Amino acid sequence: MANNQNPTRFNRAIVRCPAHSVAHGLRADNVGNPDYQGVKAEHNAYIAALGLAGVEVTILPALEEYPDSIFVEDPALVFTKGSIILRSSAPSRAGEASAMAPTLRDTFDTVIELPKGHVEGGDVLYTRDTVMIGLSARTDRAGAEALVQCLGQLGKKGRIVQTPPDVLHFKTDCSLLDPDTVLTTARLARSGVFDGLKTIRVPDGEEAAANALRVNDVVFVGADFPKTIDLLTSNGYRVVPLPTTQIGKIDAGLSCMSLRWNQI
Ligand code: CIR
Repeated sequence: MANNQNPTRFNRAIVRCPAHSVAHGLRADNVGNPDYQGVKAEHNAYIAALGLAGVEVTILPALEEYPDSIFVEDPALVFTKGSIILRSSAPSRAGEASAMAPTLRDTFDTVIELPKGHVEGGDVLYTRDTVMIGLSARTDRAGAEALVQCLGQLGKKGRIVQTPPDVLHFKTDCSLLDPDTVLTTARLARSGVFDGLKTIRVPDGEEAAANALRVNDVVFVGADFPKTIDLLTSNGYRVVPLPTTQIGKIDAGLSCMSLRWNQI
């Protein structure tokens, strides 16, 4: 497989420093505010791990007016051939796309704006053949259908699927481990969306571990999920455990903190 066709190969990434306002990030259940210093430490560990995995990281400054702006995966999609600026349906996140746009226009020759509807990048999983778009409380059908058209302009095939009920994003419950294998919760696997792909199910009680992140030769996994770490290690993956306790309080995981692509 050519390097640019493997959706786990990355040499560039964009991240954004957490703002102090991250303590007030959106969450479904309140288990207490994340601590800014703790989030900053988790973010620093993440940037270091991306670098060790062979990725050149562009670090954008914090945006105090957007508490969730550390989660740069949500306002845009990036590919080798270009970028797509998305639109959040969460009012407190609506401005993040405009804040990201200048960086994308400086970086990519082709930048497409989602023409209608709402999509967040957390609902979008790249696989070998298709780009899966999960309908959710944040991603509506108008946005998903518009995104399929945008993906076509970049030579990509989009496929609209369903995020499980009461799950924030499609990728809250899954991640790509290699071009043919998905790490998934049992509830998402049961829906049949991954028929035709290999699946590895996260152990019961570690559902939040499903938002792992394959980067080149390693898989980042939340350090709070020892059973998943053991499972992936025994399946031959090189696991890098990373701290996610603080960002987990506001429903985030490892994919959320970067936009990643392979620049050729
Ligand atoms: C939110 O609710 O939007 C943030 N607190 C968490 C976003 C996580 N992003 C992601 O899964 N891609």
